Amino acid sequence: MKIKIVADSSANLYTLDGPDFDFAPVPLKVLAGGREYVDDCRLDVPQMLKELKEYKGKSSTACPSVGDWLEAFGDADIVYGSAITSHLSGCYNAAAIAADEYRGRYPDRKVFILDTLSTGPEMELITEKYRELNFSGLEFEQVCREIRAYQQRTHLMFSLESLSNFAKNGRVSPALAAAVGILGIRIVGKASEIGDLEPMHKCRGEKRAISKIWECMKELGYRGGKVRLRHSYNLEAAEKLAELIRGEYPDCDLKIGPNRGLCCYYAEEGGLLAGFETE
Ligand code: X90
Repeated sequence: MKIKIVADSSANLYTLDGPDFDFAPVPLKVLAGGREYVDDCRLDVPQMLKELKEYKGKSSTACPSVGDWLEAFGDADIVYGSAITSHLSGCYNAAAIAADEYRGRYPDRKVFILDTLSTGPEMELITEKYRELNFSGLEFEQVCREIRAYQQRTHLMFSLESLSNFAKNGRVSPALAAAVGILGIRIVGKASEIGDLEPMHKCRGEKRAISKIWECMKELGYRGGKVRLRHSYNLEAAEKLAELIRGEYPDCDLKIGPNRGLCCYYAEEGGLLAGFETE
């Protein structure tokens, strides 16, 4: 029985190890001036950001096609997957069409792709959870049920210094982007219930933004569960938040890593994303 776990590249995962399944990341793309930056393990993220900074024209992003998802499914008997919120991307839609096609072609095979209503490190947690559930020997339908239940206990918070790429691509209003564009102002918010960007606080200065994230995490019900922090060239901010979390929960399972291509493009330099479990 071949089992495959798939996740689009907004999860910032290029590998996921385990003895009894394969993992396939499905890349999104950043597009600028005829150039295409494929968000896979070969992408040189600093070089992409440098070129985007120099390039004055329009840039955008593109989600994987139905064919890209089918390729990722390969010849697996069971596919478990996660996709970035369908509120902001066509990624889940393409995955759902691919899943229908796959089931049509191979009636014995099973595919489940979750619309995570989120992205980044919350998607990372959900993708890791598939691995855990797969190891626990559950049936396909049970895994699907468990992952939906788990999704209710995971959250995503962010601190962003700029929303200009979101605004340029019509994913937030220009008025909101302008308010964040003011020097030193950071927007702290969360992925909403419907999978949209929900701004909660405007903070002056990074220190304030980090303590606000921590405060909100606790309000949302964080009590020492798993945390995944992903930053865009702002390791310092990630470490400061980690320090606050570990100050109260010294033994929590917390990992810090850099954002990859897609998340770096939207979170922009300085951006910090926190995915975490609640009770
Ligand atoms: O289909 C496409 O072209 C991709 C569009 C993706 C748009 C959103 C990317 C978000 C990246 C930024 C901060 C977190 C916001 C969370 C809102 C749910 C991460």
